[in-house]
Amino acid sequence: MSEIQPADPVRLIESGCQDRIGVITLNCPARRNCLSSALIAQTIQAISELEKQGALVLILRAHEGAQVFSAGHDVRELPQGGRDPLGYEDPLEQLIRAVQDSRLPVLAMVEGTVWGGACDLCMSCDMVICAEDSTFTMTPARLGVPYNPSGLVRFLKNLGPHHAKELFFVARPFSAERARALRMVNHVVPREQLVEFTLDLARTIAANAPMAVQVLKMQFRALLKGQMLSAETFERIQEMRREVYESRDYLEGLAAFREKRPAVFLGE
Ligand code: YXS
Repeated sequence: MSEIQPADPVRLIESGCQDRIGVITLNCPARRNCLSSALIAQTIQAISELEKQGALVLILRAHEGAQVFSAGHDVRELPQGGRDPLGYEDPLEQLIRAVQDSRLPVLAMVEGTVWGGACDLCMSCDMVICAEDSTFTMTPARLGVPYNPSGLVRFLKNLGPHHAKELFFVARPFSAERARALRMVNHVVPREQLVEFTLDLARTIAANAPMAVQVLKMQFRALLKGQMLSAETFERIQEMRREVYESRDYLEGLAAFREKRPAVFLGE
């Protein structure tokens, strides 16, 4: 089980609570807010602390003026073959569950570009508000990574099969407007209005009946989990994914990223 590393002494996020609105800010610009296990550990801890402080709504954002909201999973932490790169205990999966299982509505406030697992993180939030110049890119096909079933279900439920397939197959940025048309985001606003627009939404939610809001979120969570996979289907999916993450192409995708060169995939 890939344990989440103890919170790194270097602060990779900021968090605070005002008027019962908790704000968690991804703040590791040097690595484009990539979702390292250390940053994830601090974010999960911040969610728990803000709940204890009595926050009624959470906002997840990047540092002010970010050109990159998050570059996605920390590629340096992806296993070098032989282990599922996106298994149930992967730190990113643990963060996504922490967001989904929090009783507080979590609003993703997005400025800048969003990549790979960070798109999935935004999809796992309860609402997404983004700046007009934001883009969303799903990268597994570009890196040779076999995405996981629970992630695919999130995209299927949000976008529907055709658009989810296009997002994953072409692995190119989707504009904010395209993302809104595909129901990936709730609102697209000018960057200079993003903070006030999001805070206004958060204040409105925080002014409603907390128990009713929180039980609504838990009901949505339970109902969205609804579809059952047969054990056989699940096992077949896992076998197909194992072939991918044990392939030469998977290692080539990681090497190409590290060496900052285009990957050369051979289909093996
Ligand atoms: O080379 P140094 O040490 O300066 O570090 C560079 C990058 O290596 C680092 N960095 C990352 N490190 C680990 N994991 C990442 N995902 C990652 N992204 C960036 O940050 C330093 C600055 O990056 P640089 O010079 O490229 O910045 P830039 O402003 O020129 O370009 C920003 C990006 C985001 C366009 C560029 O960094 C980029 O394309 N990053 C990778 C985006 C990506 O492919 N993300 C998917 C990660 S894999 C994932 O999420 C899932 C497993 S999956 O693919 O299945 O969805």
